[in-house]
Amino acid sequence: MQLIFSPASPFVRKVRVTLIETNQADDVELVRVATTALNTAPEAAAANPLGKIPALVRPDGPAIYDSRVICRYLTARAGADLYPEDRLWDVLTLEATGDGILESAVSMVYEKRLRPAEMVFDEWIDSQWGKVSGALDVLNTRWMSHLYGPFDMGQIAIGCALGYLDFRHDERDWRYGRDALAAWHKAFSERKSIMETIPTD
Ligand SMILES: N[C@@H](CCC(=O)N[C@@H](CS)C(=O)NCC(=O)O)C(=O)O
Repeated sequence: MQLIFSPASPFVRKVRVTLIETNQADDVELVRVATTALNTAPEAAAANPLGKIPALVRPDGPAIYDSRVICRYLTARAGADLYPEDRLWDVLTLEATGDGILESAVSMVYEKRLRPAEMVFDEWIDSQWGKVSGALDVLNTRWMSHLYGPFDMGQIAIGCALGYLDFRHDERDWRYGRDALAAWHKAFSERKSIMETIPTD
């Protein structure tokens, strides 16, 4: 299999962490691309009509895409238990929360990087951060016992989301006022799969 990837992408990181955690990293060749909303890499376009990464090219079936689909596929392929039936809706909601944080956080980066400077809309950027901030508050108050529970995809998604905030939005100091979440992230960051996938440009 081939994973169309970039080492900076937090959605790709979810997949790479899943590969490592389910002992499948050696089954995948990493194909590195540079792709943006304005300039799609041909490998990304060939594997995903939306031109986004991650996309997983399989020898025995069509390419699949969207990190949620790929992570679930890899979990099933390995016979792993990252989506336990008895906590399924919580796990999926937590994963959606991590992905939602990322959608806002990535779009803030695109707004500054891809738009001409005179067109950057600061109010819109602040509104995206408002979504991130609200989600972080809820994680810090309502989700801590789940985060400290058995390892699952919800935790991977939140770990990758928080790692991306450190990578691209460090100046916003997401830890401020969120001691519980910060402490969880510190411990979670010591996992081998997380240490091996630290984002780089
Ligand atoms: N929902 C998608 C989001 C993927 C995504 O937005 N990836 C970014 C890189 S972090 C991308 O490919 N951007 C290029 C584009 O928007 O065309 C997923 O979970 O895989």
